[in-house]
Amino acid sequence: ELRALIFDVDGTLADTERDGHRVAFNAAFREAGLDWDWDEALYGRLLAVTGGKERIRHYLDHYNTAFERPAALDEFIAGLHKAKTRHYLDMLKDGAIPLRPGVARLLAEARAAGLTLAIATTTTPANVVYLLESTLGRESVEWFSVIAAGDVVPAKKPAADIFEYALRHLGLPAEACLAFEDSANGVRSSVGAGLRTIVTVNGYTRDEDFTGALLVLDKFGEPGSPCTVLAGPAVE
Ligand code: XBP
Ligand code: MG
Repeated sequence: ELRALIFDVDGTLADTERDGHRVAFNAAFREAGLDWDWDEALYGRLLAVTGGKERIRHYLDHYNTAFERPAALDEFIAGLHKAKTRHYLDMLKDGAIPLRPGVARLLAEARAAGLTLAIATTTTPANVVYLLESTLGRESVEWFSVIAAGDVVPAKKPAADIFEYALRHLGLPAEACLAFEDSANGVRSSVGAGLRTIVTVNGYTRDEDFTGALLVLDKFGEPGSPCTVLAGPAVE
């Protein structure tokens, strides 16, 4: 019996990456006097690594090896990331990032059906709260029994840890839940935790490998603008 739905945030609830996180990273770099600029194509490649701090480190290791690293690299990255989060939260406060089509409807229908809602994401906890508040209202944060986010687990997606953490706190077996994801890293994480997973792709993830997913859709969709099935039991 289905008891709970567990949602990824970035790319699934909202298209946060290209016009949100990416822009906030660049603002933080400029503010720190760095000439780093993550354009849309580079950012697509950097998305191979989840987590903002981890992504900055990956950029230095693979795309900016000439940069003279400060002795206290961890603190340097943490400082940049803190500034990035401030810029990102400012954007959310301004209502700059809407939910994807069908997300509000799906959440409302799930609540009406008595399903438990949860979140499993690599993003910083405040980013989740601000997104929910700015799109669904202040009280919507309480619709979610568990918000598993960011550094509460040592290994981020594609590791299964964050979904396992969410399941533990829900007190439910994986068989009683359904996960929603947008990326290959996310699907590896949710499937790794034993969860049936529905994927809604976005511009960055459309061509990724979703092996193990139950169903791949272009979006959740609304009446009048329904979703398209990209892969799943309904199509060969
Ligand atoms: C989302 C991410 C996040 C955001 C930035 O992955 O990778 O890192 O880009 O968030 P997923 P922070 O959707 O698979 O959870 O900068 O707050 O880490
Ligand atoms: Mg995602």
